[in-house]
Amino acid sequence: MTEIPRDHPRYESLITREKIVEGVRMGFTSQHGLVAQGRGEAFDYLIGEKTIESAAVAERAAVAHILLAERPVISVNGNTAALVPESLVALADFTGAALEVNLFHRSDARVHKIIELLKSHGAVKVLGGKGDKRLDLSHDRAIVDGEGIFSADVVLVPLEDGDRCQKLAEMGKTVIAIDLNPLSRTSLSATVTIVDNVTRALQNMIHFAKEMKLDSRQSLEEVIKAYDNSEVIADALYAIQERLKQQSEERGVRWIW
Ligand code: PTJ
Repeated sequence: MTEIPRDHPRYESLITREKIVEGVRMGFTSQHGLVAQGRGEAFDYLIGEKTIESAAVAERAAVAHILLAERPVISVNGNTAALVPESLVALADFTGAALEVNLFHRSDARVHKIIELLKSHGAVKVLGGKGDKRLDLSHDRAIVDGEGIFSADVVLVPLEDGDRCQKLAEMGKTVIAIDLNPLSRTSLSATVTIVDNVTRALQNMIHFAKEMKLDSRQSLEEVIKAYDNSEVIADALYAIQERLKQQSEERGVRWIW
């Protein structure tokens, strides 16, 4: 990896890029993952490269859903494997969720590399290698494990494709999406939409999971009851508008709205 000096003003962003490039080099991230990361970075700039308040609310609600679930599953693709392998394993540990590798650009080699990567970060069991069930979709994200995503009641899908998110929701599952684009099909069809970078979102969710793990069923249900996903999406759009306004003011650029 290229050495990035700590005092570089874009240190976090450059390290993230390095991780994705390294993932491609190691063969667990697809080349398309580089493009997806670029798209994510653009949206991250628009929300100010920080967890906005409504995203933290969504992260808490997501953790409440996972803690209350009977069969929660965290779906892992090539980008999340490259960016946050430790956090995926830690969140699974703290919440009792299963980890399942599920890829759009699927190959057995990539699936097994990601399974091994997660195990090297402490995961005991990682699903996704069997692929013994299919969702009703025409691409390879349809291939899932019968004991994992197929029978899950709650699925966490970071950086997901819109049609699979819709399909999982149609199957009656609670779908938690992490997607920096608040207007993507994924964001609009999820039960809980976390508009945050996956690198921050998982850290925050681990923090909430530690905090909420011993909460009563009733108090977790109250968190879910008080949650309004359309308000969270509206707030993300408002945050983008305000950020653009503030940036144009700071830079002396005319703002028309
Ligand atoms: O590993 P595979 O084969 O399963 O492929 C994974 C990718 C990510 C390549 C595939 O799912 C894909 O093409 O994704 P998209 O549709 O390009 O990206 C999905 C969404 O994730 C987009 O709305 C991006 O803005 C968003 N996104 C990208 N990077 C991040 C992100 N959201 C949160 N955190 C990020 N770091």
